[in-house]
Amino acid sequence: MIQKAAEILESSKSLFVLTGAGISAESGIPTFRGTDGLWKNYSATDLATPEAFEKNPELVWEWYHWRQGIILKAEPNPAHFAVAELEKKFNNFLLLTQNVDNLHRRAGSKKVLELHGNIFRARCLSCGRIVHHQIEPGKEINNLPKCDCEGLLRPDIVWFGEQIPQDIWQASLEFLSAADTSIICGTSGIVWPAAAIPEMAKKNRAKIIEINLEPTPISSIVDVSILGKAGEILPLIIQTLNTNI
Ligand code: BV8
Ligand code: ZN
Repeated sequence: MIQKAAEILESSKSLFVLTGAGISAESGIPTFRGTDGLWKNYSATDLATPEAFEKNPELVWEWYHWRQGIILKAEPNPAHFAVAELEKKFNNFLLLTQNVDNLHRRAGSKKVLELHGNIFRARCLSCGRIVHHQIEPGKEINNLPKCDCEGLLRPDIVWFGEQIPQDIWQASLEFLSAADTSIICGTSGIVWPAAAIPEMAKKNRAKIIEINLEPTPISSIVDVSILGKAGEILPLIIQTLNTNI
């Protein structure tokens, strides 16, 4: 399987990579739907929705600050570095991540689009300003984060029921329409519209390589489905690529 994936990559000219929470799992970031899922103590509707923020901004900020704490202690793992490595190997390359943890950038990825926003950015509900917002580890945050204009800040993250950033979505679809290979890594393929990407890639007759711990709803349509940890599989694919060349 690794060899087949490497052969596909060897003959491809433009590579589109889609990642989900699974690529950050080995960095210690809980996934959304795994056994240690982020949603374990809360359901998605409790927290990652505009209604939840409207009803209880303190709880929603507490949850995001808790997650920031986990992410700040985390390091990119070999899977993130392997994706950054792949970017260097392909002139035509695009990484679309559903993750908000910024770990791809910290691993050196440059051509990365964040479909669901970034946990270290906040947006002012009054003036719309986008600011960097990060907790100081260990420091209690008692009051709600405010903008310089005194407006309430919210996480600059796409919540359920919210429109995804159209510029990022359009750019992704445009690249995808010309990509001859896609790697789908660490996503359960449940959340839309990201979940539509593998089908679209298939329609464009791209070769699809999936890396996941377990089969997903898209495993039946991909060319290569590799079951295993992204932090082990992706570096192996790179290694095989390097020896084959
Ligand atoms: C929209 C930010 C409309 C929040 C997130 C019914 C049918 C179809 C669609 C819907 C529906 N009901 C509602 C919808 C729409 C909804 C949706 O898709 N809901 C789902 C639950 C059915 N989608 C939306 O609301 C989207 N917006 O549709 O707007 C609209 C249109 C016009 C105008 C207005 C509105 C917005 C969706 C964005 C939600 N925000 N994130 C935050 O992070 O706090 S989604 C959230 O889930 C994360 O971004 C996460 O990345 C994403 C997807 O989950 P995964 O990344 O796949 O993570 P998961 O835990 O599920 O899976 C991990 C995988 O990794 C597993 O497969 C596991 O096996 C694997 N894995 C684990 N470890 C490893 C591994 N693989 C490899 N190696 C490992 N070591
Ligand atoms: Zn403001």
